[in-house]
Amino acid sequence: LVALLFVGAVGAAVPAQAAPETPLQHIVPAPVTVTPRPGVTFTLGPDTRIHTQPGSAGARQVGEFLAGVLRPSTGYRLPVVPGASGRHISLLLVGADPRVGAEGYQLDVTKRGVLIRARTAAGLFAGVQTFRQLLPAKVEAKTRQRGPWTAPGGRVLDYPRYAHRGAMLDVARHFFSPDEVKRYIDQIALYKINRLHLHLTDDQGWRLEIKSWPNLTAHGGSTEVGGGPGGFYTQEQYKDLVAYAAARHITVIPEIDMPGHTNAALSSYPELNCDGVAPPLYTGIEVGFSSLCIDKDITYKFVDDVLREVAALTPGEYLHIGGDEAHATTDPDFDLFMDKVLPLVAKHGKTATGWHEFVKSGPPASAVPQFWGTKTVAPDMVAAAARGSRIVLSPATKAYLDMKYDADTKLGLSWAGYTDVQDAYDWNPGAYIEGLPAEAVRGVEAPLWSETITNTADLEYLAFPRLPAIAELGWSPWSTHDWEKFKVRLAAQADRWDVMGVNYYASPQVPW
Ligand code: TNX
Repeated sequence: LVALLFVGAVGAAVPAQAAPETPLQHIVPAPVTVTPRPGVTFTLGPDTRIHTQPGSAGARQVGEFLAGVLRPSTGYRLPVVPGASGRHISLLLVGADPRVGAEGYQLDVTKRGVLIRARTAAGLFAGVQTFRQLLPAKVEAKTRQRGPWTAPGGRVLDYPRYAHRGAMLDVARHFFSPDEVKRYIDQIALYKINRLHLHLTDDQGWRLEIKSWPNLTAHGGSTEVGGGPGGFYTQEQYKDLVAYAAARHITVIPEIDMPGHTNAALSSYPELNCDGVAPPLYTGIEVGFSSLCIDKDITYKFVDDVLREVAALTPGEYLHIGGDEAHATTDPDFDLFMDKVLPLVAKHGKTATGWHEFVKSGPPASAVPQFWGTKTVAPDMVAAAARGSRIVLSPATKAYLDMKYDADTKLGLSWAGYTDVQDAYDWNPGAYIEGLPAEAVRGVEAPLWSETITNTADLEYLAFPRLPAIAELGWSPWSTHDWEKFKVRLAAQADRWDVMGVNYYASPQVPW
């Protein structure tokens, strides 16, 4: 009783006898294994250096990234120098446990130093994200803060469950500036997301400059849902976004949505319409009313030109060609269209990915269907897997960040139902679609459609805390899956979000 009173008096949340939890137990996504070194801590000091693998530009870039996070808040110089040292922080491409694979890492925090080892720069980058989470939340601040900058001692051995851990942002319904997209890239990188799917075109806007068809952006990019000014990325701005993402080990997957969701293009070029008449720009939120003209040769000249330019700007392997909700295109026309367009993707050296409807046209096994259905029975996906396709899962009832949390949520839609954090978290991608073999799942992706969101604050309100939940499904082994534990780890992230200024939704399901 005395102990209880005492705890109560100081307001501590920790029961008297239990060892206090350390940030080592609060990593999101949960690592494969975490082994604490009880009583050991490492403290960053003004003389700490960041050593990186000699001769590796990739390791050096990760070292600079880490320094970029730590310098403003600590005020330390943190020079990034080639080499290795038992003291200081070392990022090395030798000596990692082979289980880390291509994207994993091993992190050792001892009294003397921090050692991150991996087989690739991507693995080092993932290890750096974990290390950030071991430091006090205010390390994320952009201005100088008071230390000490102490991390708990321990070893983390970690690698991802899935190769594809994606986030999608719809910049078509409402335009998001390059700086707004970069801010989101920074946020998703912290949770080991490695794909950013940009939904660049839709009925309401065309957001990427195409030099051979300039009116796509001049006219087609000039508005957005609700009639605002819209906007678009110049090719230079897009390349800069791709490079910014790449520096965070995130591959951009650009989407040109076809043959539906094309009103902005149809409005920009009358010749793309079957009747030769350009429709007006569209600022509402209906779907399924537009289609490229399947019978016209110019349609394929247009698609070829667009895909050529997008492919040339995009180092990643995938081009997303949409294919969803083509309600204004007949099934035979849809097949005809995909039969002509899929080879164009290959011709420009890329692999196709598309919304799951595109499997009805029988794309090659290399093509990646992105499942967005609301049911767990999906024979088309099982059949595609039998033909050799591997599927990205974005079930709308779980992974759609634009669904409202509950009936009171001001932003978002609700056609797939309400999705609070536990709904987003509590499903197993490896056993979600009935009859789909676990190996047929390439990964998960959290789409954020932007009909109802216009700025960063809105975006963050829908993405946080559900994005980290989907990120964990993509990274962490199923053996770590436990809502009761996850919600505690999630709650511990909130300090960090407060420092970063993330406008998250404080779901009542989470013990913040
Ligand atoms: C369905 S999901 C769409 C989008 C909408 C979204 C809103 C999919 C492939 N298509 O056009 O923005 O619902 O939740």
